[in-house]
Amino acid sequence: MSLLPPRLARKALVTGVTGQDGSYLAELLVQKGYEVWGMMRRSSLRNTQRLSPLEYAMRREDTRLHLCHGDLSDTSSIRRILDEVRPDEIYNLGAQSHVHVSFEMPEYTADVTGVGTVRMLEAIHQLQLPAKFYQASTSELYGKVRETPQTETTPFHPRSPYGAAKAYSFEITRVYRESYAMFAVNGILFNHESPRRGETFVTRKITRAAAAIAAGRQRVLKLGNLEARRDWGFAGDFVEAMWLMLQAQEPRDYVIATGETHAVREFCSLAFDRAGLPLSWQGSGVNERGIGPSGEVLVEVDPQFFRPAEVDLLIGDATRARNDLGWKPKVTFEQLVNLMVDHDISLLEAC
Ligand code: NAP
Ligand code: F7E
Repeated sequence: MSLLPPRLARKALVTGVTGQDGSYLAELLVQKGYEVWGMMRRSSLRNTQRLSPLEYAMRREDTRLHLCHGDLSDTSSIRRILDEVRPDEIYNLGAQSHVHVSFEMPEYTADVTGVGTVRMLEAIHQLQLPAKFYQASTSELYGKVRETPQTETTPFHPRSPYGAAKAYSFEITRVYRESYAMFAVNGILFNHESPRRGETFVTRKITRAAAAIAAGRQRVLKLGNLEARRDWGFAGDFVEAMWLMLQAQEPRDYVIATGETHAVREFCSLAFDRAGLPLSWQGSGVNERGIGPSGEVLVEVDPQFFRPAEVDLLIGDATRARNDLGWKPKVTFEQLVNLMVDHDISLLEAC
């Protein structure tokens, strides 16, 4: 019989646990045997829908997910949670994450998405926690891109209040790493999507509309810039990279991307194809239209969805992550579109 005490589960704290990435990451960490603490902000209605698969599993097994109320704009709640939980790993995913909304709420975005990060870091520092820290950085840092593809050494040129707030978070994470020898890293993640993606991001807006139009429940989809190109991957693949970054020997920043870029129009064509509505495109600029198989207009351009400044082209080079962490994406672009459309069709069929 061993006289050693039983090995305690490692503890992880996830901010933004109710979001797309937070829910996938919580599932991954629970599978890996972590005790997961999720920080969520208070809302008048329950907002843990994305965690329901995990909560359901929890009812039958050991509870490994704990939810606690806190807010990135509130230092006292951050400090209290960190002090009580004393996590080994911290994943700072909480943010006002919508680029278009950040033009409407620039100050709030700066507070939560920017200053929220230093609130976390300073509390960790003051409490002298030996925790590893992951910061959810973004390809939006590259904005008006200075080189293609973008790597860890490509200069930043953010194009939105969101991008500017994330630039502050990126730099303050590096500053705490260098000043206090903290294991603090930035994952520079390119766009990643899933059936759990928020409904106002362009991919999910498209897949929901394709499903609804095919079911006769919506007439037309109105979009903004069809020319914008993004490097879209699957969120489930990307959260694995977050975890791998905190298991590395050295704290380093990493680009996480698929290395492919596609226009919004292309995403739309594939999604409507999958829903049984192949599109042909006519016109250009604000007059461009996606025409369905019976000649009806199914997609229109609406300038209300244009942004004051656009990020035209993103494509990432994740060579460092592949070499150091052994990370590569598993789900292809076409598989991603298909799984999102299929999910939205099945949601409609269920109600
Ligand atoms: P998301 O679905 O919008 O989730 C954001 C999370 O932050 C939600 O849980 C949200 O809570 C929470 N949150 C918002 N304001 C908060 C506050 N004041 N205090 C505490 N929590 C707050 O975003 P995501 O797609 O999962 O992205 C996760 C992180 O990665 C974000 O930081 C995002 O900026 C960043 N990122 C995302 C991508 C991407 O393509 N998805 C790429 C690069 C970086 P509610 O559920 O209550 O709204
Ligand atoms: O826009 C264009 C839009 O809102 C993608 C966030 O997770 O990824 C996300 O930011 C592109 C843009 O994502 C519509 O102009 C056209 O060029 O889906 P999105 P995003 O702005 O790239 C990064 C990496 C993050 O870090 C962010 O947190 O699509 N677009 N028409 C549209 N976009 C939206 N939302 N709605 C439209 O109707």
